[in-house]
Amino acid sequence: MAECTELEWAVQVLVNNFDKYSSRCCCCKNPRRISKKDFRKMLSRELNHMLTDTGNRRAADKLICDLDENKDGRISFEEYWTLIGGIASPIAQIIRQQEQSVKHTK
Ligand SMILES: [Ca+2]
Repeated sequence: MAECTELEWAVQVLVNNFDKYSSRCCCCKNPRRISKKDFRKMLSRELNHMLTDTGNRRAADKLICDLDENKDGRISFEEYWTLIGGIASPIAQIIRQQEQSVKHTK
């Protein structure tokens, strides 16, 4: 593949991360989804700097429950994307605040 831009690369990383933890049910043709167990694994391995309580099973289960819109007990790509948006939004705010404080101290 031709060289990617940073944004294209970031999207690929997010998609690859979903593929890494999701699986397809062997008995049906449903799209790939992440099980609760694998979701907890993903939180503690991949998001332990950005989210607190990633090792806390109860907190992880609450997050799964909040994200699991169709209540099938598994996280679809769309539901995973909601998590990414939920993380990105406060981070964007922190970055803007840091930029503001850098401007004020210059
Ligand atoms: Ca679901």
